[in-house]
Amino acid sequence: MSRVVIDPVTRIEGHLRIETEVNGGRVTDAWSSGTMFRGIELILRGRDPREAWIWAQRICGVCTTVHALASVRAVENALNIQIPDNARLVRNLIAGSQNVQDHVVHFYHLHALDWVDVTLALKADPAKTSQLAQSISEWPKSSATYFKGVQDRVKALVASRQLSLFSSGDWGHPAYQLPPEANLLAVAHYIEALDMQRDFIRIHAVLGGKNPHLQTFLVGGMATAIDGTEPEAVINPERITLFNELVTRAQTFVNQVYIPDVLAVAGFYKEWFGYGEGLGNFMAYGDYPAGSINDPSRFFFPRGVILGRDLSTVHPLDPGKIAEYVSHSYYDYSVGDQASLPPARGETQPHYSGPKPPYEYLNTDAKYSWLKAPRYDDKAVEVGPLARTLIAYASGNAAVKQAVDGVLGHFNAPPTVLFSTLGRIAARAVEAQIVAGQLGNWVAELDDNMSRGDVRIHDGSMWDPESWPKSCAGFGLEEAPRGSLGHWVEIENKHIVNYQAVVPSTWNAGPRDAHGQRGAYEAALLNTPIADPERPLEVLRTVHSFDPCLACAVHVIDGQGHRYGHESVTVPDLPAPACSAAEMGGL
Ligand code: NFE
Ligand code: MG
Repeated sequence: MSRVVIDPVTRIEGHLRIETEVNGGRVTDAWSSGTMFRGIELILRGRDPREAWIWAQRICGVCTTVHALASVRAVENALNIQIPDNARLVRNLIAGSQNVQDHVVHFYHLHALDWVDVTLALKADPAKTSQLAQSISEWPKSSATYFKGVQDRVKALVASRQLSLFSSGDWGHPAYQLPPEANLLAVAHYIEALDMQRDFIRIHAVLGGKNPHLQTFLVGGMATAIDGTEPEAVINPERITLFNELVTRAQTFVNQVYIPDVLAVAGFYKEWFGYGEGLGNFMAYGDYPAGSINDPSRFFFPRGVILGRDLSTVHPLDPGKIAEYVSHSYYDYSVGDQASLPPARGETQPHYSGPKPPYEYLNTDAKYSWLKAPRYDDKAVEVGPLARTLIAYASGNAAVKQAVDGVLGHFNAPPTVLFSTLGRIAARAVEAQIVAGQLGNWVAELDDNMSRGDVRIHDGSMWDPESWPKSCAGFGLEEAPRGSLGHWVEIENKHIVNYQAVVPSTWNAGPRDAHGQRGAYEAALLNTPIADPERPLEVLRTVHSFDPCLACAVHVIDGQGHRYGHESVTVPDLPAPACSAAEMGGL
């Protein structure tokens, strides 16, 4: 038996450590540890709830903007505000385009190199690569000359000995199974996807002023002027044309590059439909309202819970059943560390109790992660594209059913293969296709409202804090690219007294709970085959299939530059905010 540690896991956002026990070439146990502390929940205390989104959005720059949306939804829920239809559409467009861009970036730039050996691309025959490309897609960049050019670029990179973005790979690992031509094809698309995602996300630059960290959210709506007759307005007929162009290009890329690549790569790794299952429990809050946020029955992504891999029943979701444990997390609870607390009464009292660095292994019998362990109805659940896709599939969503059945038909496989590492990858691609397909409809709805003279984008009726109740509380739920995201806010005397965020990667990457139930990563790693314990590439395949983002678990750095991480420290009482986020300008 040996313990195999990966720390840090790279090609993710943030700081993740995975410890596994390997016996006879298989993972027999696993622990997932977030190695940094997230302090934003504490930073938000005492602040004006109308500016919470500006701070909360800084939780992360990968799932950029999603925390702004969860935050304004939480405050609107607390203050009982209904946003105008145009704000709903702009928010759907922002979040939907984030979903598509994030999924493309994940597959090509964060995950593909677990499956693609860049060095083998040098051995490919460009003519055969061209044949392969043309056999799986109509994408025009598919000539032998084109692939020869890509190969020459990689050759020059290798010759320079500065592998740059391709450095530190496990090149030559026996678990790589693609033929050289498929490797060259994937490398070409890796490079093309860099351009595609940059071009596409201009939609955020227009709707949000910039990317990442969009600037146009407002409690009550959006600050994006819409006016069909005004050339200076953010949304006008010219911009609608631009959105349609960007969306069409994204749809084409997803349909002609991303989806065929996923199918082609998966075809060489079919055994990974049998590894990486995990918990068999899935949860989605659902998202993309068609009307009021309070009517989840009309969400584009349905809400629900699947338990015990039973696709015949989608259980209704009750947000009151969400609670977080800290029995294996570096926090104290006033109610004792074996109890769980719902986020509405959540506590953030950091208390590092792990080994003093440098250390070889974590004490995984005790506390071992900065992530809490969220549970639904006391069960560990997986969130993310696979959860959403399964819940939509099991709910009978026609578009999802057609897309998923297409993938299953391609492999002549039953739906149970989706409970796997490859299932997660396929579900993410299917989701990108479906959301990209929907973006144009939201653009059309926006255009339609504008043409009818409906230009309302903000409800200011509750803007004045004097109009607020003395105390109130609310929560905002959302589907971020990596899964279900919730922010909970408690407001008293016009200020935030408690703020709790439970993010997708907390659900998936969290540690064991008081009952010893594993988190999703930990469960998914069981039985993973390991060809070489010195280079546990297979562990990375499953962990990356969740698209980890641990940045949502981030340091606090105080005014003297002290960092709060490994070494135990008490977090100081943060001073009352001296100025508002808006006054700080450059945030
Ligand atoms: Ni920081 Fe995120 C997403 C959120 S966390 S990347 O998607 O919320 O898993
Ligand atoms: Mg939290």
